[in-house]
Amino acid sequence: MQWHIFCRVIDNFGDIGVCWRLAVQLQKDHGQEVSLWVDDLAAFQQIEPEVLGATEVQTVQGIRVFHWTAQTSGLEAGSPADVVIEAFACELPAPLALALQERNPPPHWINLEYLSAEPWVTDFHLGQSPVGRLTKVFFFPGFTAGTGGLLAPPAGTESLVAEMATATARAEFLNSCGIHAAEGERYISLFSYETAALNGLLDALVQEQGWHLLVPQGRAMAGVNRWCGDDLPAVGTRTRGGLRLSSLPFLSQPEYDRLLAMCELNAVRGEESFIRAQMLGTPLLWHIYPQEDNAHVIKLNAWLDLLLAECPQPLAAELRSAHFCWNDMPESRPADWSYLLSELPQWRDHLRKWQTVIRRHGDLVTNLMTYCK
Ligand code: TRH
Repeated sequence: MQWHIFCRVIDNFGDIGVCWRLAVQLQKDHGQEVSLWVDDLAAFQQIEPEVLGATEVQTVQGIRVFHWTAQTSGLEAGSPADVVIEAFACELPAPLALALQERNPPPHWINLEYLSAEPWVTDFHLGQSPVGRLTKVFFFPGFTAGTGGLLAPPAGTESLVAEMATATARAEFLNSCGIHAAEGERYISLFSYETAALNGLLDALVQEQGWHLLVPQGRAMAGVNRWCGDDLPAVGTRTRGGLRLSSLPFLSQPEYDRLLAMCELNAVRGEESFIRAQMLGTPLLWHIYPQEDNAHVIKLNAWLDLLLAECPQPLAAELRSAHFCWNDMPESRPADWSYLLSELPQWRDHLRKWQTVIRRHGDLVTNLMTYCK
């Protein structure tokens, strides 16, 4: 089948992060013909360095990529495809919306929605809305039966955690990022928005021996610098007490997956990195994308309810409270980071079980393919 995917970057990297993974998996793992329209090539270039900026049309890893501007008709790749996906309710270009109505046979018109663990998702997944002679379908990713599932790891990377478990693999990876590994050290990655709770985590890490915090370029860096009392170089390492702290360049998506796979704990955010850590079965701290009306608090709790349902106490209670603290929720109490670090083996066991739970209902791309077939 032919697939046309439309992506508007609202902010950061999650919108394009999801769309690019979807495009690559459709093309590489399912042999589909895929074109992708993106309005912000600069953001795209950060997660996929093969992308050229300011280029109307280019082919990246077998996928035709169009720069979506005010002049774009959406018909640059020819007539509408068998499946047209508008990601996250981005509005399709008007000429394309018209052409969709004329197409025979009618295309699948899919709105790929944002992720939420809230129970209502199952009622709305595959909901339909008539538009002219067509029906727009709302496809919701999710964690449970009755949702569209989650983006799985790309084919060939299923054993990434095992691959990255050796000291040599880790040292080689860090070396490729310009960072030297020290013998026997343990790794934590940090990709979050600004959070006042960072100081508490760093204060706990500095009391221990052998932790190395890895921070890709981004919004978390300012907080790390403040705590260090000086600026980390663009790429380089600082030592404070028993803790090493390194800033890494912003990585391509496959490299970022490797980073997640080698870390014992991953601080992730938004929607896409959040799923990656869970799909790899690693302990994670989620910094949820803050929303003005505090809708994110409900979303965070919904996910914690699912994640922690089978998690033993007192770990479950501490994980919930650490997430409230990490997300700077009013009246949250300071997280007990030392306890959580000491419980990493149990935390990891739980995430490995959770990894099986969330894969039970098929992955998002396969579910999408099945639906459209
Ligand atoms: O970047 P995010 O905060 O993205 C989003 C967007 O803001 C979006 O509008 C919002 O709706 C959504 O969050 C909830 O976080 P996210 O979703 O984790 O996306 C980050 C992407 O960047 C993900 O695909 C991983 C990738 N990445 C790299 O490729 N290299 C890197 O070095 C890092 C740190 C991330």
